[in-house]
Amino acid sequence: MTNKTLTLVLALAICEMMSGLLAMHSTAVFAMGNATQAGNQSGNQNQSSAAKTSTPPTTSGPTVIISPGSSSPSNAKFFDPPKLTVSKGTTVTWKNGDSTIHTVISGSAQGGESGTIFKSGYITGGKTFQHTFSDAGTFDYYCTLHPYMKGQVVVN
Ligand SMILES: [Cu+2]
Repeated sequence: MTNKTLTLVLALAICEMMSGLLAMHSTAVFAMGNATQAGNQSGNQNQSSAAKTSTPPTTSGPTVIISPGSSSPSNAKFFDPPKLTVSKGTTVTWKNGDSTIHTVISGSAQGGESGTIFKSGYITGGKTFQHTFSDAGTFDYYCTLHPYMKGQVVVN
């Protein structure tokens, strides 16, 4: 009876030690896992910032929609959004959401710098034009067919 009780107490003690060790072990593994994850994360960050400086991004940026009915001077909207702010290296897409032909030409009808930065051809309904902005600045543009259609891209 006494021996049995002693064995039981010993067994319980061993059990407790084992579970204690196990808990310690799993905590250590967890901490190591976190450390590895943190290491990977900072590694990825370095990689992405390096990529930013060496290669320009090839993915498309925002899209400006040429609003339906834009050939009418009384249309509520022409370029939507009329003013777009992007960061350097962004490719902007203009999509003609109208049924008539439009153009996207840098500068303004009055400014005399028409098409020096970017110049689309005739964009028919449903078609697109793209330009990648590699320099910072404020870029006005308009439609040569309907000079009252004005837009602006601000590049930071
Ligand atoms: Cu137009």
